[in-house]
Amino acid sequence: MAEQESEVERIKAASRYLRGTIHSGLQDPLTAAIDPDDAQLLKFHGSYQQDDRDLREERRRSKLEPAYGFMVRVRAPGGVLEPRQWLKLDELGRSYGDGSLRLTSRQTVQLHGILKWQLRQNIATINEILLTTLGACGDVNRNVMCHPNPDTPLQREVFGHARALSEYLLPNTTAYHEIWLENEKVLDSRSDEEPLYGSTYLPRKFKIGVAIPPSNDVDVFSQDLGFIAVSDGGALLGFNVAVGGGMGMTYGEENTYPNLATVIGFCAPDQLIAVAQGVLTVQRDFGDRTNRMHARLKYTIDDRGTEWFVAELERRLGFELAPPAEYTFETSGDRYGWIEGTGDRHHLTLFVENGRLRERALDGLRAIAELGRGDFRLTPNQNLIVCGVPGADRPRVEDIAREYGLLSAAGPSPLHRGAMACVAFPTCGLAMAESERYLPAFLDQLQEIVNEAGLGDQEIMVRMSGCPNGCSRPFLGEIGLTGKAPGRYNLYLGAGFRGDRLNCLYRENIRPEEIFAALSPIIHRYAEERTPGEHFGDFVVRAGYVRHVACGREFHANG
Ligand code: SRM
Ligand code: SF4
Repeated sequence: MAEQESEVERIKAASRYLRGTIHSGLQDPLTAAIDPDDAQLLKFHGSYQQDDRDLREERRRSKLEPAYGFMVRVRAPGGVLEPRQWLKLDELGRSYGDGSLRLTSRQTVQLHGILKWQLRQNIATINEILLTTLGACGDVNRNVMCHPNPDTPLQREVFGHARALSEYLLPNTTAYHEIWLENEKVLDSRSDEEPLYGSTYLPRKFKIGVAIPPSNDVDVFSQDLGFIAVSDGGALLGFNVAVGGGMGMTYGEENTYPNLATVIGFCAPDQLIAVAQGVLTVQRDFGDRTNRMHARLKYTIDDRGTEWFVAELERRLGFELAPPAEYTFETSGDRYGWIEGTGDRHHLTLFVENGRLRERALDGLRAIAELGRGDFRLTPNQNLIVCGVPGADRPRVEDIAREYGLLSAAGPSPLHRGAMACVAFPTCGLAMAESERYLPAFLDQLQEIVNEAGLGDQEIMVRMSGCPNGCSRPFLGEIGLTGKAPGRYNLYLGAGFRGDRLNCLYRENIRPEEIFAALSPIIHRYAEERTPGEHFGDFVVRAGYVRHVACGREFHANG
């Protein structure tokens, strides 16, 4: 007997192309929440229903419903925003959200804490500034990532492809327009069609990232579909195609795991969209719709084999992919400070701790945006680049950045610079432990150990997530931490500095003091025994603290 499809599949099928009863639910004055089925559909529209978890217990005791608020995620391919768009998002965050803007690990912006009754107005305003939230979440292609810096002719060409991919893979439903942008209630799905997705969309979320070597800042191997730009003397030749990456796993479920994408071939620039469509539709047709924990492309490929996948893809394409071209990655982090572009365009990368902007930092960026120069680019590591500043304006931009604490003489410490944390508490409903709110203090303490070992300037990539879903891509951290319970984490070690090797579980379910006790001797030994230029992740593997096997999926500590 065929296995039953998951509940979310039923909700999608009955939704009339993502309508459900969202429209009427938004107006219900009796609750700040929406119907649970609609909450599933709302994700496709770029919003999540959440509640403030800091207040849960108190509200329960007071017999009040949870403090519901909505997260709204913008879609910004390659992280590019115009200053006027930034100013409007800033205004929304201050007026309707929790007073902050959150830069995400996929180069976009989230508002948190929007009340149900203000959701329409917020989404409509986002559309007025020619942005959308459609498909920022849900079982569709998400925000397309693209290496943002430096802004060269090659980068601009590759970014153009990333933006075209994002446009092409948008859902087609008119429900978005009806619910958020029309003033009248026009609930009519009769003319809707989803030629690409079909009426039940994909089995699960789908992510694309485009890297430009030598930078692997988009963590291209963590994407369902990764494209690696191949160029010669600045001219784009095409893209290597990598499939089946993903971070998320579930504790105790052996058949869920993080995975690195496999490079399966090379395509020309004009074949890019066809390849993306081919990969997406194979996943649409063969992905597991019975079990959402096993529904990502990585499982579809692992269950059937890469050979099968490539054959099915090429059958749909009607041509064969060329053999992969050579490429080299050198780093996966951001480049801070000023970088010279071409044609008197200067780019300033600012460090944003865990992507959270509020108060003075927001004021500073507002002041820079008001100059109306160039654009803002969000990086894959939750930072922000003020991009395309003419030389004459450079001192002014730098002065503002310093005045508002966005730039400091000392800069962030090497550990802070390369680190990332996911949102976790208080808004994320899936968080098991703190992440964004705890990482800075954790890094300060770890920095002391690193300084003690005489490694003050050493970058070690630390990534923390509040649960094993891996929103900060923790399994690609040289030190990775995933929340297990309040104040308890799993400690992973040994990922590659270039985003090309997963880390392995080293200690399970331990408290911060145990984490520091475990890391201290390793860091001291690293200081003494590392070879010239050896990264921490490579050292822990060489020294045998963790053991990797060829498939990169064995999570074992040695000793
Ligand atoms: Fe994520 C779910 C936040 C990037 C893997 N993620 C969530 C939710 C929506 C929680 C939920 O389902 O209720 C989180 C909302 C928290 C909040 O309060 O804002 C959330 N994810 C984020 C962000 C904001 C983290 C951040 O601090 O930057 C990132 C938004 C990206 C964006 O702009 O689109 C974010 N999430 C990621 C990434 C990294 C990436 O895509 O490069 C991953 C790992 C890569 C991957 O997908 O495999 C990721 N998020 C997940 C998963 C696990 C998926 C899986 O295959 O198992 C979930 C849970 C789920 O989908 O069921 C999840
Ligand atoms: Fe929430 Fe877990 Fe993602 Fe962190 S990793 S934002 S805790 S789902």
